[in-house]
Amino acid sequence: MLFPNFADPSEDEAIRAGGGSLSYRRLRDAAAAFAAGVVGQERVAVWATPTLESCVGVVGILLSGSAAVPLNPKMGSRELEHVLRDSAPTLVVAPGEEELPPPLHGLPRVAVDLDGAGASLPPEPPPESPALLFYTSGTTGPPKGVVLPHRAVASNLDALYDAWGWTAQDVLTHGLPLFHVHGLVLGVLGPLRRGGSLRYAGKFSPEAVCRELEGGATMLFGVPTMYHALAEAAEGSGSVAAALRRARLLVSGSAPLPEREFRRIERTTGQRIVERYGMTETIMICAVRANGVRRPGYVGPPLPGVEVRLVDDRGVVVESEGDETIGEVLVRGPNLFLGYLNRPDATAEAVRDGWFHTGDVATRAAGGYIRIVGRRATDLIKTGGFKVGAGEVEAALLEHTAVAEVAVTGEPDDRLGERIVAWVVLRPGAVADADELVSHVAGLIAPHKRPREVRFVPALPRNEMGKVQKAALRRIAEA
Ligand code: MLC
Ligand code: AMP
Repeated sequence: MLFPNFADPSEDEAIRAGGGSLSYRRLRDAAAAFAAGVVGQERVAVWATPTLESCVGVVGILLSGSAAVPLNPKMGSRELEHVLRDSAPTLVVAPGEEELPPPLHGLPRVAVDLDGAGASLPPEPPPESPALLFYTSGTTGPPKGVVLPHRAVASNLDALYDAWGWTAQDVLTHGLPLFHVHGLVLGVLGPLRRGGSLRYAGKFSPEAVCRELEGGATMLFGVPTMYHALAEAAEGSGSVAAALRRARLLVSGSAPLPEREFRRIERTTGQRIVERYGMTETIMICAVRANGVRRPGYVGPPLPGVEVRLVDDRGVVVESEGDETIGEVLVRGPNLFLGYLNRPDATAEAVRDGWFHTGDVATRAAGGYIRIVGRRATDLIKTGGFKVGAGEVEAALLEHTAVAEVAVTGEPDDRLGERIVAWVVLRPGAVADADELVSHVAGLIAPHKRPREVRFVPALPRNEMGKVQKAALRRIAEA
């Protein structure tokens, strides 16, 4: 059962968000009532606003045995059309007052009633049935749909409870979006499966999460960009530092946590951040244990039940714990996805002999501690914890009439980890400024995929085959 304590729900608080709150009994009642209305649908889209209603909608869809497709409410028109075409949902869950963009107008819509009641729980869906469909970027082409079954969600959360001593007494807070694994699976389903509680801050700010920590939250989840903001805030404010000091566990993931931020948080609060490493296709792979050694740069050993292999360029398995030999991270276990929706080719390329190939490269140190050192694909950019494919940004820019040629790269950024940079050659005689191109991308795909910098160049460096040499662009940027 994904939510064991729905069988006999208590009056204890389950979720608090946006001024509202639900006990386990009310959550069970509202989610079961909602589930009754969606039973029998294969996939249901969720307009994933950062609200209590979105959380209840997803829980209801999971109870019903349908699969939830969380949509970024800021997603641009081109990306939204692709996701809807690919996932073919038969319903969309959205707040009644929300105006939805045209690609969603043809879909029947339903709203969540937080006071819903009177329905019994549907039969538990089989473990292998699809629970969630998240869209994730590749190096080229539009994002792929990652199908996660109930089995992966349940087993991975249980492994995290074990790793972090996460109990029903824990109160989690975060301000992560609800359309990715981090915010939704770990951040919402995590506390609910355990029987603990969530104080969802909605849109992230240091003040919002610190308010919850002051009010008794015991754990904080965030991406490194959020810890960067928290470190700045803690250095300027004794009350922010004091709020962070109270937490039982500060957890970072979705991108590498720079040692600098680890040290700044430690200096101001005495807390050593716990890092964990995961991916949409695998949920969580490694985590530093609550009672384990916390070293900046290390994401800890594999979670219980999850197998990790490092394989070098020649295909040889790296056995050493010397922290020197680099290999690609391969993963096997109950945490793996079922495949990419409508993309058997991509699934077959990523999962070979039962091992999922992450594309991340790492070393292994004593105690099985994994240190992620980079990525095989240079065309994937992690910015603010969001994965963005250079190809999708390039395709969006090429749709602008003024753009003749374009190349997109990621450059190191103190706040975002990497920032998206667009190198643009304009058509002869065409005029367009950087702001216009940035807004064009934000509206077509999503604001977090917009370039943070546009460099207009007369030509792009190409090899004899005509392929853009991104390494040369990186050298120009470094110079
Ligand atoms: C700015 N905005 C624009 C815009 N410029 N909108 C339209 N057009 C433009 N040209 C808007 C943005 O939409 C946003 O609105 C606001 O302005 C500020 O945007 P921003 O500057 O992009 O925000 P930023 O400070 O960069 O955000 C930082 C952040 C964010 C940390 C809050 O990056 C974030 O939420 N990251 C979390 C990513 C995450 O959850 N990853 C998990 C992936 S799962 P508004 O209203 O939104 O503020 C995974 C697996 C694993 O990786 O291991 O976990
Ligand atoms: P996504 O595809 O959005 O799920 O992002 C998954 C990717 O995020 C992984 O393949 C890693 O490259 C990166 N990632 C997640 N957690 C960490 C971490 N703790 N350290 C380094 N990289 C991470």
